[in-house]
Amino acid sequence: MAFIVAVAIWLLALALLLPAWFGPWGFPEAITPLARQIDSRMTLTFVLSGAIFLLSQFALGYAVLRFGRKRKEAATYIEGSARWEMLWTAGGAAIFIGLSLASYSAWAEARFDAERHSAGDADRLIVEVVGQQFVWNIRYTGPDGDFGPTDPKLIDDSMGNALGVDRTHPMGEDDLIVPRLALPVGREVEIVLKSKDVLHNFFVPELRIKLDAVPGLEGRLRFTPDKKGTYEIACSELCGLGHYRMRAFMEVMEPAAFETWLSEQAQYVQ
Ligand SMILES: [Cu+2]
Repeated sequence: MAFIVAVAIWLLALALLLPAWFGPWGFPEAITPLARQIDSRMTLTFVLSGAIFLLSQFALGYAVLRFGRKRKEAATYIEGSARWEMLWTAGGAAIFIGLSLASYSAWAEARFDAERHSAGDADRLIVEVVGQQFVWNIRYTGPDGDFGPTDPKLIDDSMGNALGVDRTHPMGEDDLIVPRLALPVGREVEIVLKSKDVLHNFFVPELRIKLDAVPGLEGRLRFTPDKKGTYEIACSELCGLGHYRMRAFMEVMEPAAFETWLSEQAQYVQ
């Protein structure tokens, strides 16, 4: 009987790992070095926890085989071993803390580092992404490289000024507000994430980035897309009745095509 139970435990443990190995539930393609870094930490975590899971299940089966008793025998009381308990608690803690430390840089690179070095990098493309019920507004600086000042009194959706940009200001007259996030491939991007009304969430699975857009706060995200393509930006914070249709697209294109696209948009707006 003990033998059957032990083998059943072992087979079940192996069977539980099969879908993780062969299943179709992988992540979508990673399109930044940061995303690939996050994926490798994820794989490391899965492999480590999978190995520990297998080891502990095999130990359980072994214990059933080795210490299984016949029905008629009296039960015995076992004290346990303080040494072993200390050992595996410390081991678990070490793995847990180690994985957090190893993943910290990948996590912080997209968030804190963007805030720390937000000024002074001339080559970085800074784009403002502003959520509102139920669209994403994307603002480019225009040729002058500076965002113009905004004022809530100037907000006029029918005139294409959803963000209230001061069009009379020299820095604001060339600002471009569009519903699509176009980016050149291979160039570092900094997203300044804002919200006009309620909580929204900027989520692009291919970037492995997800950040709340909080009214009154500025979120900063930094990444360098290196694969061309069109990716969905789905709002991931339930933000009202039209939440389900709040989506935009991020298109990563050749730098030349990006410049052409920008000037086309500017002409269209004018
Ligand atoms: Cu939303």
